[in-house]
Amino acid sequence: MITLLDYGAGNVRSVRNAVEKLGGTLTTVTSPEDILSAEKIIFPGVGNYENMIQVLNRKGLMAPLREYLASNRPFFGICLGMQALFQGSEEDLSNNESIGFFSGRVERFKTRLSVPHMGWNGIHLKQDSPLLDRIGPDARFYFVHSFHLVPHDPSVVLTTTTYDYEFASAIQQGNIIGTQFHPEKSGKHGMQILENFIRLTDFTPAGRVDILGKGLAKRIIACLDVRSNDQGDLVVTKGDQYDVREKPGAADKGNVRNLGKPVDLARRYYEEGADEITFLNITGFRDFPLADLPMITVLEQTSKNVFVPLTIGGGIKDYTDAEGRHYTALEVADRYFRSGADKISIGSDAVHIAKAFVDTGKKTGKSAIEQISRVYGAQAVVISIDPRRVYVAARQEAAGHHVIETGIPGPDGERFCWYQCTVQGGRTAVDLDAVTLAKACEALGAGEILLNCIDRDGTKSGFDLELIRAVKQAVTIPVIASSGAGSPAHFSEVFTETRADAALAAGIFHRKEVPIPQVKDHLAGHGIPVRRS
Ligand code: 1PR
Repeated sequence: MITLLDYGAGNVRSVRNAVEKLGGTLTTVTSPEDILSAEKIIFPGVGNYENMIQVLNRKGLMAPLREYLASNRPFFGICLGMQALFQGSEEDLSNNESIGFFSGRVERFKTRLSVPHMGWNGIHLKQDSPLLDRIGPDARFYFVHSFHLVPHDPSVVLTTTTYDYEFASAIQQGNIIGTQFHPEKSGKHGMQILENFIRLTDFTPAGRVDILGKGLAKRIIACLDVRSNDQGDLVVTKGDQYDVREKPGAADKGNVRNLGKPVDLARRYYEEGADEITFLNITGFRDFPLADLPMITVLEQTSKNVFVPLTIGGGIKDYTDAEGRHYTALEVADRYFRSGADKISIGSDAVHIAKAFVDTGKKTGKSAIEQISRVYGAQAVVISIDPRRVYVAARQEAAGHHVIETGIPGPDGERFCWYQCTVQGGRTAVDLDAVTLAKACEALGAGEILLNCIDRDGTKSGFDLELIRAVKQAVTIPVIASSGAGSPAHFSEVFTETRADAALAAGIFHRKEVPIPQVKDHLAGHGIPVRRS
């Protein structure tokens, strides 16, 4: 029997699903006594450190947790659930007292690489542990964090990971264990670790396994644009430059293109080795997403069998329904996290928020980006940008916008362009460029950019490298290159020609023109690190 410590933030559904899939039984902590009577605890933490400590204090869970840990009964802290065991974190601006079972603190990454450290990275073993039974040197695990442990006592470090420099990525002392990575999101190797934790009651080392892990992999993401078709069925669709209706000449011209069912396709991509899966509810801007229960069901069903990170976008904004009840974007996001999402993606609303911020220079603290980031952490907030090229003959014609000199001249030979942001799935253009938007959203607390490009979407002509370079240079958070993938060579091109952290594709995967393993084989052949599932 596993006792799950759910303090009310982040995606605990994935841990629950993973444990149940492995045959474990779960009970959830509802009172301090549940901790004291537990036999084995998993504490999954996602979100913001300060918020977590405040909730633990408010619920009276600190003292029972300290007592439980002192008894050396098995405990597995995941991400924040591990960080909480130490004395405090730089993320906690109020400097609350933490559990303090281990001595040491949590500090922000000091690196010129992208922060959050996000993606699949290897581990280097520092001490023996049966927790890592059957884990080989090729295993990579999913990390998503801006802060890492600095333990005072090196003997508690179970593994380290290299991200610019080496940091403690797992700790163990007796039966008290913690990982910075998310086993519940780390495919079959993560499931193996959870299985080891469920199976064993004593984590005293038996024999040495040597693991000297690989570095951070470039992520390959499968994207599912989802909407209802004209018959009212929820389908995965795919547009050409955002037009998702069948063209004249097609047998079913005018209909929404139907490329499959969201839950089935997501499972297929997980099994083929996708590193993440993104669902975009592409008509979410029209309706209130919480009325759009099929999307919640899609997440709930998908997260039962898919153990890699899931992102959901579409319609995440403040909303007042027909009865006058007001919902904040935070409430909408909360519902998605509870249904199995690890990250939410904001499109149209991010443009409005960033425009207001750029125009006034003031943070309100109330925007969807700020609110969701404050509670769930920056790593859970993705900004999906839908830009389109606007050509100009000279830089000054687009004063106030980030203009680039392009190697792909415009229809009248223009040598300059800027990338105009759009809202409502490309329908409405806004007087804001993609580079300025990305910088503003980072300043407001976003943790990742999903960089689409309407000109390239569905064209199979390759990613817009100039756009990706311009945005990547302007921000320190990870950037996902999206739109235009047509062949494996486009993926190696985007990773060698730009500093993109991940590449996303839709059409070629849905139509089975280029399977994910073929993309990964090609990248590995070009010396680009990829995760093998
Ligand atoms: O504005 O917060 O409600 O979010 C709506 C979301 O839906 C946004 O993220 C927006 O990008 C997306 N969206 C809206 N309309 C469309 C459409 O296609 N008509 N899809 C749409 C955007 C673009 C990518 C696509 C890549 C790769 N889809 O997600 O998957 O371009 O495609 P490819 O590999 O086939 O070239 P909000």
